[in-house]
Parts: sequence; C-alpha cells; structure tokens
Amino acid sequence: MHQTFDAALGINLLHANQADADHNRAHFDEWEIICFNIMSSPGAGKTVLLERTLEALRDRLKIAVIEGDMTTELDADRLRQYGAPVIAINTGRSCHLDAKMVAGGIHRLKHEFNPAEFDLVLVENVGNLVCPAEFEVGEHAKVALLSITEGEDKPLKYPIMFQEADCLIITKMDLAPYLDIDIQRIEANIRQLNPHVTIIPISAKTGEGLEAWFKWVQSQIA
Ligand SMILES: Nc1nc2c(ncn2[C@@H]2O[C@H](COP(=O)(O)OP(=O)(O)O)[C@@H](O)[C@H]2O)c(=O)[nH]1
Ligand SMILES: [Mg+2]
Repeated sequence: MHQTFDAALGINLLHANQADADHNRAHFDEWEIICFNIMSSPGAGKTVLLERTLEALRDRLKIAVIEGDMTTELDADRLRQYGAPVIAINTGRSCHLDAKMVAGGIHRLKHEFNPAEFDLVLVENVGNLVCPAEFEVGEHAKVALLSITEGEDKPLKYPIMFQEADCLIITKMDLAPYLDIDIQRIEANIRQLNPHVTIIPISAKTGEGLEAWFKWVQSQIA
C-alpha cells in the first residue's frame, strides 16, 4: 500500500516538474538561448569546467550561469570573477535543482538583465549522481561529468544520469598516472548505457580536451 502511494506521489511530482521544465524551455526558446544542465557527483569538477568555459568563450558567447548549491554562494562567487551574471539558488535540504527553482532564476535573469542578449545559460546542478538526472529544469542538453577518481563502475551503478546525458565529460585525466583506473573500461561502461553519447576526456588542470568541449558547446549553439 505504502509503495503504491509513494510511486504515485513520485509520478505526480515528476509530471508537475516536467510541465514547469517545458515552461522554462519555452522562455529560453523565445530568447534564443541554449541551456545546459551540468551534473555530477560533488567534486567531479563542474565549477572548474565552468570557470575554464567562461574564460575561453566569453568573447564569443554571452553566457549566464544559474548556480545551484544546497547552501553557500562559494561556487557563485568563484564564477562571478569571470564577469558573467551568476544567479545563485540555494536548495536548502533538496539534493537537486527542480524546474520551479530554475524558474525563479529565469525570473531574475529577466528582471535584472536583458535575456534576449544571452546565447547560453549554464546551470550547475547540486552535486549528486542520482536526483538531478530525474528532474529536468528546461535544458536543451544534459552534460554529465565523471571524474576518473570515482571508479570505472559508477556509470553502471548510477545509470540514469549516464543514460540521459547528451555529453559525458571524463574529468581529471591528469591524475591517471597516480590511479589504478582503466579509462577504456569507464568509456565502455558509459557506451553500454548510452551508445551514441559524445564522450570528452578532459583535464581542467593541463587543458587536455578543453578545445573539444568548447567545440561541442559551440556546435550546440549553431
Ligand atoms: N587534478 C585535477 N583536479 C581537478 C580537476 N578539475 C577539478 N579539480 C579539483 O577538484 C576539486 C573539485 O572541483 P569543483 O570544480 O569544485 O567540483 P564540483 O563540486 O563538481 O563543482 C577542486 O579541488 C578542483 O581543483 C582536474 O582536471 N584535475
Ligand atoms: Mg561546484
């Protein structure tokens, strides 16, 4: 009995969220903005990737960031140094951003800036390999990061995020010589779930792979 109730509640929640996400996407489409939902476990390198992206693309693209964190504006403050508008959303006890929270961010974007000027909105989701994958926020593409320090098996153990991703970034490649890790196995485990996903191995530290990521970003906007 409990299980049925919980399942129904979950489905209703996701339905309501989907409607809000579609509404957010309609705003982005009206302003000709592409939105990425950037997800990973805590510490995989989302904020560093955004820093490198703002640094490299700010002359070519007008970018805004919606920064989700349970508490603090630590990441938002890091990103503000690159001159882009950063809208911080604290989720409190929630382990993911949902479409309503992002709608609040879009509302602020609309009132504090001219949204039609932007090309790209990067949403950094709360660090979590499970919940963010279930709740769309109105994005056009999902970008998932997996650090090589997390182990080859993580795509198989947390499949939803890896199934849904449009772009899969394997991070911290510079650490490979110090780890007992099989990168080809990570890629094979990802491909087993999502055969056609774009996989980009990077190191934000050495710059390896970043050009390929910037090209992918620009291909989505074109
Ligand atoms: N060695 C190395 N460390 C990295 C790399 N990318 C991120 N880090 C480190 O990993 C930690 C977490 O990065 P952060 O971007 O805050 O991760 P987030 O929690 O996913 O936003 C920081 O100490 C980063 O300096 C990388 O490519 N190589
Ligand atoms: Mg972060």
